[in-house]
Amino acid sequence: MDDMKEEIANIKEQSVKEISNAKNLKELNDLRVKYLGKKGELTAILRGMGGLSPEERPVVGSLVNSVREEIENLIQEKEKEFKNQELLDRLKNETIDVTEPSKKVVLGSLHPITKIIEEVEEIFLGMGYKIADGPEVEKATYNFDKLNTPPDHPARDIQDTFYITDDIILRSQTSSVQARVMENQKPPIKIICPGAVYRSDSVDATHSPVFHQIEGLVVDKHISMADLKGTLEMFAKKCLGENTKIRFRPHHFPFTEPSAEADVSCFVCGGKGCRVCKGEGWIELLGCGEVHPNVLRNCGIDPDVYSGFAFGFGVERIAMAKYGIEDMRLLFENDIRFLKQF
Ligand code: 2U9
Repeated sequence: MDDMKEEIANIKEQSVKEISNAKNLKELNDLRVKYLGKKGELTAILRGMGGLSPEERPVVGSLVNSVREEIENLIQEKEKEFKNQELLDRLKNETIDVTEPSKKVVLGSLHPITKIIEEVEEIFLGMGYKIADGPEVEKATYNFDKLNTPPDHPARDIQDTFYITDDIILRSQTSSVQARVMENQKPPIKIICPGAVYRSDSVDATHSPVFHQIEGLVVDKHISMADLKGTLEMFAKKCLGENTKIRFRPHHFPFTEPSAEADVSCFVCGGKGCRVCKGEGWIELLGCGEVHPNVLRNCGIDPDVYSGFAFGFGVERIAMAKYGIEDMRLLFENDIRFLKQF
C-alpha cells in the first residue's frame, strides 16, 4: 500500500508541474486524459487495488479521489486562465479605431439631360401646366395619323422611323402623348410632355437615334398666337436669363397651322455674335404653332369651339447650347469625368 501511496504522490507532483507548464487548451486537455481519463494514470491505480486488503482499499480509494479532485481543480483553473487570455487577445485584436477617417462617399450628380428636363418642368409647373407621360412603343396612329401626318408623309418612311410592326413604332415625337391626352380629357388642357423619342438617324456630333424632347400643348377657347408668343417669351427668359429676346420665323409642321420656329438672342454674347451662336447673335430654340384644326378634330375636340398652341424642342440641343457641349455623343457615353462637371 505504501508503494501505491508513493505512486499517487508522484502522480500528483508530476501533474501539478505539467498543468502549470501547459501552453494551451489542447495541451491541458491531453493532461486531463493522461491523468483522469479511463486509461489514465489514476484510473490505473484504482484498477490495481485488487491486491490490497479490505481495510486498505478505502484508504487508497479516497486518496485517489482527493488527488483526482485536486488535479481536476487545477485543470479547471488553468482552463479559466486560458479562456480569459483568449478573450483579452480577441478584444485587443478586434479594437475599432474610431478616429480612423472613413471611406469617402462619392456623391453622383444629375445627368445634364435630366437637369434641363427638371428645370423646364419647374418653369411650366409654375405657369399651371401638368406633366403628361405616355408609351415609347406607340401606335402609328397616335404618332402620325391623328397628328395630320398621313401614310404617304416622308416622316413615316422606313428610313426615318423604327417600325415594330406596320402599326406599331418607336415614337418619333412626344406629340403622341398629347394626342392621347386630348382624346381622354376635355379642354382646358395645359400640359408638357418630356421623354425619349427615336429616329432612324446615324450617330454623329449632332444626331442620335434616341434623344429627348419636351413638347407643350395648350387647348382652350380663344387660344391664339399671342398666347403662344407670350408663353414662350416668358419661358425663354426664365430658362436662359431675363435679358433674353425671342423672335419667330414662319415655318411648316403638319400638326400646326400657322407654324413657326423661335430663336433666342445668344445667351453667351447677348446678340453681338460669337462662337456659340456662330456669329448670328441668335440661337434656334424650338418649333411651335397653333394646333391644326384637323388634329383637334382627330382627337375629338371641336375646332370651331376650341383652339390651341403647341411647341416642341430637343433637350440635347438645349443642353449642348447651354453648357457649351460640342458633341452630342458625350451626353450618351456616360463617362463619369464628363458627367461630374454638371
Ligand atoms: C399636338 C399638336 C401639335 C408640337 C410641336 C414642334 C413644333 C417641333 C421638334 C423640334 C425639334 C421636336 O426636337 S425636335 O425634333 N418639334 O418643332 N413640335 S409644334 O406640336 C404639337 C404637339 C401635339 C397634339
